[in-house]
Amino acid sequence: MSVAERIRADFPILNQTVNGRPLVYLDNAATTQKPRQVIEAVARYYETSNANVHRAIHTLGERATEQYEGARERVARFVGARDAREVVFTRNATEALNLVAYAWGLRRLGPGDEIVTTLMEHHSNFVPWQQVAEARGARLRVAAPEPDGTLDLERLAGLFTERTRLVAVTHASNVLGTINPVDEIARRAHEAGALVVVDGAQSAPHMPVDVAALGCDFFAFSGHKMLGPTGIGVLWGRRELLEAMEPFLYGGDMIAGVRLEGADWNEVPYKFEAGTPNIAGAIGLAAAIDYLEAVGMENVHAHEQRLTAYARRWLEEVGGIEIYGPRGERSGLLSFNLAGIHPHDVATVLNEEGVAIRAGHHCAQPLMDWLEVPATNRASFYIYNTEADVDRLAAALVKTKEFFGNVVR
Ligand code: 7TS
Repeated sequence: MSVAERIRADFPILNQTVNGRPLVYLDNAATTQKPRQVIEAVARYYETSNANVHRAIHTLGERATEQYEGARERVARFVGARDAREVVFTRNATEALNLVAYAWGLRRLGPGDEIVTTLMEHHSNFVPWQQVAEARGARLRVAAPEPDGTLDLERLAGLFTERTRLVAVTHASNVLGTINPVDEIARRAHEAGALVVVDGAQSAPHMPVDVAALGCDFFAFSGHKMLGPTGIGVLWGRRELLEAMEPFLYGGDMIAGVRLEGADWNEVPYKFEAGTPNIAGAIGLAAAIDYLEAVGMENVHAHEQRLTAYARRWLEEVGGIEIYGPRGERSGLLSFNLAGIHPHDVATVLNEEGVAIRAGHHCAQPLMDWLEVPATNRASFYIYNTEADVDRLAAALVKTKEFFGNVVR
């Protein structure tokens, strides 16, 4: 068995037919499938250890707390955090970014302050800043990509002024596949006196990430895009920043003491984890990280690079397909349009062929406007995809072209 075959065998969901054809799942940037190891870790937790965390003086409570906190340590090692207390569990990347927007942005920004971001952000790393800027009378400045879909560091840094307080940038674009030089951006932003929040939703699942090497201040990602369960995400933040921040949500578990006149907050990260957390989700995420690290994040990245290059060659061969984003190193996805055929029609025909891709604006409407398209198709790859999957994609695209070529439009 090849490595890919061995990996595929761990994913029960892939072993099915859709519309009579073996399923080819190429919507991994939206969410990935889960290996048996993750499904079993979640089931095992519920079967053997379920209890609430941080409170019970009984065996199950201790077990649940130990496993939940163990998951936090696992995540901390995965992203190179120096301290597990810098890892805040959230629902997803969106909530992690909103946490920074509410707990830092709303309180620390004032009239005339500036936030710099880019046109290639997912709405999750754009709308919160737009809203915070509006609420605080701050200004959002937005850097456009270069024509090839890369970000020019000088153009971005050209937006920095003495009023720049925050730079919010994605590590990897969910549409263009661009991998941004976050370390350089962080260095320049810090020189300008700004903090840096990185949207790692499309990088942490696909390549080695070390927050210390990146030099950023906050880093957000989602478990479900990296083999983990839905409903669990992570905000990594510099400890001194997290400590200085006010809470985001109020309630149980996040307080140290409550009096009639007021309350004081628990220490980090608990200050930011109000209410019963997604314990099973965190444990499932730790199992997902174990799985990914057994494969090796360098290997994950290299595999996706190979598949993406292979897919690009195929799509170019099919012809009549516009591919967006840079040619060089990029993340494992390709966004494209077939001349004259709406992406929703393409995705519908592909689904008939058992091939799952995403069609739409990918929650990146400012970028769609920049590309001057309403939507794109997107095929996104992960560790269980093979060249045979890409062959099926290409064959289905040929069929799509034939089908619509025969339809009078
Ligand atoms: N940031 C980026 C770059 C993303 O691609 C996504 C999700 C998010 C943030 C939000 O992640 P969530 O887990 O909080 O929802 N991107 C996509 C996508 O490309 N297709 O579906 C979801």
